[in-house]
Amino acid sequence: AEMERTFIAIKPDGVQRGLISEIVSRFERKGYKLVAIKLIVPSKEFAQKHYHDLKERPFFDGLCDFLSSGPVLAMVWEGEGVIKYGRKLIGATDPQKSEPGTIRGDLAVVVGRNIIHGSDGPETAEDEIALWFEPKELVSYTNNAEKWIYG
Ligand code: YYY
Ligand code: MG
Repeated sequence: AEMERTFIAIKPDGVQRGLISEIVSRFERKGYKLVAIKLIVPSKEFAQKHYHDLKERPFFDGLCDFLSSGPVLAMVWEGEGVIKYGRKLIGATDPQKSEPGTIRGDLAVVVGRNIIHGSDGPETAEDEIALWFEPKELVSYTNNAEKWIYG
């Protein structure tokens, strides 16, 4: 299997709304493998690093205030096609446009409180994993269900 890894984070709104288990279970049930997980309150400076690509956008400051406003559940998930399909599970950025059945479509209403982040490509996935986690926090283990998921 061509394994890849993506960075997924439940933002402070998702954590405060009690949606951790709901969201984690969607990735888990799909068949992806959890490689790292931790609950942290990022500083505003850290949030600015995470969202550096968006620093020219008008919502940047509010977005960084929001991300640093409470606990974030940071995770790394692994699997075949997990970067692209993870984005599919998450749904469109604006929950008004996310399809029903997606995380944002089912669980969020407005773009400024869309409860979850997911890396948008291989380079950002690599950068975001390196920003949020130290190498030793990425746990190496065998998932015994793998042969039933991948054949
Ligand atoms: O990757 P994704 O989270 O789906 O969207 P981005 O375009 O990377 O924007 C990051 C973040 O910024 C988005 O999840 C909500 C917020 N945002 C906003 O508040 N208003 C916008 N018009 C666009 C994005
Ligand atoms: Mg993005």
